[in-house]
Amino acid sequence: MNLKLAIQKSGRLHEDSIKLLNDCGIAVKSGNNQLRAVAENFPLEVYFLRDDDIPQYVEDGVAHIGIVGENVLFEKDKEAEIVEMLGFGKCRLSIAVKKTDAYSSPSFLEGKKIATSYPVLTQRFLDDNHIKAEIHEISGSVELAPGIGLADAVCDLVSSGSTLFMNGLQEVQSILKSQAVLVRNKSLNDEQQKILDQLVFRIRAVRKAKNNKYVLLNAPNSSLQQIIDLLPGMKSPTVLPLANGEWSSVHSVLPEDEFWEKIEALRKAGAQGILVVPIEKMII
Ligand code: PRT
Ligand code: ZN
Repeated sequence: MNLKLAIQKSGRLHEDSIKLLNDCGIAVKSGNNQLRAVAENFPLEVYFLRDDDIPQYVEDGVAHIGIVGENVLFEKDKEAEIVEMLGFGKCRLSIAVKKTDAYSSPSFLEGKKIATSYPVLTQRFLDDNHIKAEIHEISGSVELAPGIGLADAVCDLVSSGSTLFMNGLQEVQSILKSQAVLVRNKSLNDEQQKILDQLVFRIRAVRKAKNNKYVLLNAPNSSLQQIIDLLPGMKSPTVLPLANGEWSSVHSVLPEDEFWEKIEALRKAGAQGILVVPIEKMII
């Protein structure tokens, strides 16, 4: 029995989805315009679909699980449960208006025309703010709409902001923060659940490893305690004596977000020969 996973066929989430599987030790060959692939060494069958279709496939149980952006998941409003945040495909769904417009609150949008590919989420934002505006649904190149007189504002995905900027628009209000998520059908049987648990276990180990670095350094014994206090480690740092009796080698794991700050403090405390190594998997 195979667990069926739906991922994007091509586009912004495709490569990261395949890479995540590969990092989990699951070999999936994509390409040749194929519709499905069977993993070689894990009970998984992968379906390649348009991202917009993934929530429906998962709701129907045609795919047991899927990888999709939260923006699409919430827009489609299907019965698919989030199992895990995946940390890639990050973007936000935002309202943007012409650079020359002065927007100070959602009331700016009252009676205006908004172009978007996300009519459901846009309408929800308007309703929450008691605004009546006309939504003009278009499927692509939403950012062009104000320039050609099709709309007064847009509600579109933004990551760097350069698309809006190049089209004379300014982002004025973010209505949803989004990233890729793993979703599941609501009623998996025991066997399917067991495979999903194994997959999630691997995904967590891979993601945890990505967020941490392995650090090796040499510490003078005179400041060893001070250096150990700076390092959290998974339990506590490993300390090994060096051939030169006045120094020790210290090994530990550092979270990525504390990294530079900690390295500075370690150097100040007398640490030398600091080596920083990526971690492949991390199981706690
Ligand atoms: O063919 P299919 O329907 O599967 O793909 P698609 O064309 O609908 O989607 P695709 O591949 O463009 O995006 C897939 C998913 O990637 C989205 O649903 C989001 O979850 C996520 N994502 C992350 C983004 C972006 N970042 C993003 N920047 N999706 C689209 N964009 C577009 C945006 O629409 C705008 O046109 O990029 C442009 C803005 O980018 P910046 O960097 O200029 O701000
Ligand atoms: Zn799409």
